[in-house]
Amino acid sequence: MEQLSTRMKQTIIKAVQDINRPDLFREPLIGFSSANDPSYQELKTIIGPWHRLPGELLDEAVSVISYFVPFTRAVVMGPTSTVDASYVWGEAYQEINRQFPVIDQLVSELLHDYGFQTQTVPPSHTYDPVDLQCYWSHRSTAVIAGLGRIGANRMVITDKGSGGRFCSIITTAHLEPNQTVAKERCLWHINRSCQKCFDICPVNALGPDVMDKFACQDLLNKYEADLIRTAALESADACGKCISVCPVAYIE
Ligand code: B12
Repeated sequence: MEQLSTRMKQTIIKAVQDINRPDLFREPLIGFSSANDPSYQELKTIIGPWHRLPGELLDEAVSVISYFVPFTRAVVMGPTSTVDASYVWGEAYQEINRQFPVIDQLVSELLHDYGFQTQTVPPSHTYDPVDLQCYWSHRSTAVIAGLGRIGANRMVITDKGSGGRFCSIITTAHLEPNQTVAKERCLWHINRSCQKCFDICPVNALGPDVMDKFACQDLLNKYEADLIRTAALESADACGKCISVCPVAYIE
C-alpha cells in the first residue's frame, strides 16, 4: 500500500496548496496510526467513556490518518501582537475549518477509488456546549500518530510547532503506522524553564494542573463577537495567545 499512502500524502499537500493562501498556511504534516493501537482504548480512561474508538465510528476500521496544517509565522505571531482578538489568527482559523471538509472529501474519494471506506470528523465544534465533552480528539489522534507531543498549554507541538490545526480520517485501508516517537519540545516539561502560556492567558485558565475550559470558552466567545462585529469574520471563536507566546509555536 506504499503507493496509496504516497498518493494520499500528495493529495493532502496539493489540497492545502490549492487553498492558495500561502500568507496563512504551510505544507501539512501527515501521520498514520493503527485503529487497534491500545492508546485509543486508554483515551476512554484519560478523556472519558464517551470518547469513541476508531472501530466505533467506522466498522472494520484499520487505520487513522492524522494531518496538521501549520500556520505561517505572521499568523502564529498574531495573537501576541494584539491586546484582544487577533484578526489574522481568526481568519486562518475560519478559513482552514472551512477547507478541512474539502480536504477530507478528496482523501475519501481517493480511498473509495481503491475500494476502502472512510469516516471523517469535523475539525471543531464536535463537543457538547454544556460540558465541552468531545467524542473524538484530533489532538490525541495526532499524538498516537507520532505527529507531536502535548505541551504545558495542552497543545500538540509538532516538528513545525503548535501553531496550526489538526484533522483526522478513519479508514478500512491499511496504512503503515508511524514508528517514530515525537521529540519533547515543551520547556515546562523538559526542565520547568518556561511558563509563558500560563502567564499570558487573559482569564488565567491555564496552569500546571488546571485547564479551566469554561473560562477559556467564554473568552473565545467574546473574541468571536468582536471579530464578527469589527472584522466581518463569521466563525472565529479563537484566541491563540497560549500558543502564540510559546517559544516552539512556530518552527521553520
Ligand atoms: C472542546 C475543544 C476545546 C474546548 C475545551 C478544550 C479542552 N481542554 O478540552 C475549548 C473551547 C476551551 C478549546 C479551546 C482551545 N482550543 Co480547542 N478544541 C476542542 C475540541 C473540539 C475537542 C477537544 C477535546 O475536548 N478533547 C478531549 C480532551 C479532554 O482530550 P484531548 O483533546 O485528547 O487532550 C487531552 C488528553 O488527550 C490528554 N492526554 C493525557 N495523556 C495522554 C496520553 C496519550 C497517549 C494521549 C494520546 C493523550 C493524553 O492530554 C490532552 C490535553 O489535556 C478539539 C477538536 C477535536 N475534535 O479534537 C479542539 C482543539 C483541541 N482546539 C484547538 C485549539 C487551537 C484551541 C485554542 C487555542 C482556541 C483557538 N483556536 O484559538 C484554545 C486553547 C485552549 C487550551 N490551551 O487547551 C486545536 C489544538 C491544536 C494543537 N496544536 O494542539 C484543536 C485540536 C482543534 C483543531 N482541529 O486543530 N478547545
